[in-house]
Amino acid sequence: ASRKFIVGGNWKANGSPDSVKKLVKDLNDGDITAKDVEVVCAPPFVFLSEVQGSLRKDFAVAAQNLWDKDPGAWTGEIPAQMLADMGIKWVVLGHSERRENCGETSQIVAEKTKFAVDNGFSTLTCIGEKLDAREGGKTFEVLDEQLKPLADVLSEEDWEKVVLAYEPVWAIGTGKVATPEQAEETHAYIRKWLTDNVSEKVSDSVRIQYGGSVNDKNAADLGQQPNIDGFLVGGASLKGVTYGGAVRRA
Ligand code: G2H
Repeated sequence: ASRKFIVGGNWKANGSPDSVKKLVKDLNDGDITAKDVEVVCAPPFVFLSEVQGSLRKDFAVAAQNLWDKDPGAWTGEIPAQMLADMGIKWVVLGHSERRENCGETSQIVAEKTKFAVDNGFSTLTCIGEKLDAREGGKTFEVLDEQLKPLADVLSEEDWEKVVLAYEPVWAIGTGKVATPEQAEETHAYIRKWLTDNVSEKVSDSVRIQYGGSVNDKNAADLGQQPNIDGFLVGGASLKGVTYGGAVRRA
């Protein structure tokens, strides 16, 4: 299958009005073309409007979460509809930091993914095991548990709007990147799971990003693996064009 390489920049809860302006300028001036690579930037909510208005138009903008209810009496939440109305077309869902710190279970992540797709969004839906699971040989069990609720709620058509981001939690922000072999083995497992539990078509077409300490030095080797279809980049995405260096399949 020909799957277009897709790189997300997850800015997490970082940035100031000045640093965001500078980052957008660096990205706009960078030598990346979105012809070969789809680029999606995910700034914090408070900067969404500004980034949406100033970022080059061949790059997409994502929210880092959404509220899967209609607008109304939900103090402090950001409903999908509100984001859709301002032209946001992408959302990152189920990042491990939200699973860990905000109580997002695999069931909640699946429901949010379904709600997002039903409201016209494409999603970067994150999955991945923690260190104890990796060391205890339970990686695939964890992934099964995270994927099952998604397979239960998404139709074949829905899957066209979903990108999976495989992020081993032990590699996030730690500088301890998975080896290309480790990542490829896990991505191949996820694809096989989709064949067995969803369909051949979905398995063939769904893009699976790798995330966890990706940078301009390790990106080329990871990006050459047959089942790695992109990256979700955190720390390095804040360095502007460095992130550009991370996007090309060598
Ligand atoms: C993983 C990744 C981006 P980092 O969370 O989602 O962050 O590249 O800093 O490990």
